[in-house]
Amino acid sequence: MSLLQQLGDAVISGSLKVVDLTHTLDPDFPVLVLPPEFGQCQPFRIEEVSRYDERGPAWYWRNFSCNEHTGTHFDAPVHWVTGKDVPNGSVDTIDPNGFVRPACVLDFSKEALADADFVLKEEHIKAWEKEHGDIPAGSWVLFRTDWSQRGPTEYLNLKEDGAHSPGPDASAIRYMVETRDVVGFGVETIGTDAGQGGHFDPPYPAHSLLHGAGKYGLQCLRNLDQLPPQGAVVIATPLKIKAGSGSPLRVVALVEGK
Ligand code: 23J
Ligand code: MN
Repeated sequence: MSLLQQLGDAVISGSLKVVDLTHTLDPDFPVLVLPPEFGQCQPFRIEEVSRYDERGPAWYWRNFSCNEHTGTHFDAPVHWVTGKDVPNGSVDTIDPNGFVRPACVLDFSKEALADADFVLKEEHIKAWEKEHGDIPAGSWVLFRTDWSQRGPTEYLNLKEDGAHSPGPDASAIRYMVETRDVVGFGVETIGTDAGQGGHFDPPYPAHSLLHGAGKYGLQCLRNLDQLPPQGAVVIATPLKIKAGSGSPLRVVALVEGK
């Protein structure tokens, strides 16, 4: 049997599980809040056009609008100034080969529970690799914090001095990019950077270093607790928005049954 026949049969029989890593697009889902001097992200908005009524007797449909970075979403290299000249760096021009990739899931949920400002460093990734094997080139690194299980207030965790949520420092991102050549970095939190990442050096190290190197981001993921440390395959295909900096998307992972 060919590889793809085996794949198709395994999905149909359920021996390969499909895990949904996506939050529902909902006007109440929190969006990133930036300092007030900056432009702000619009939430998901929805407007009914007709619902089997005088506006359309046999059909139901709606208009929706949102920021490119609303809900579970993909960050393209052009999202950041460091990636503005990356070839094929917007969602409509990215090589679709990158949309299907293996994933390493780094579980730091205990650390994130103990410290909302937990900073993922190079040494943490190296320790994870000692236990679970090296991160293969071309794979996603997914940062499990269980942040997706929080309600909206605790999710943003806004204090007087801004948001408090876990994220990587420059050493972690440099290690992923330069030593491991990952395809990108995915998180459960609202940004690939920590809530306080604007105060890191460089500011927003995940956005700055990942996108400058042509790498991608995934934000607001969920169900990372259903994935093995290595062995899942992630399918993440952003909308083909012309010159798009990112897009909401459905992210799924293929996982082998026990
Ligand atoms: C714009 C400015 C800062 C950040 C972000 C967007 C995101 O997190 C995002 O959604 O890409 S930190
Ligand atoms: Mn984003």
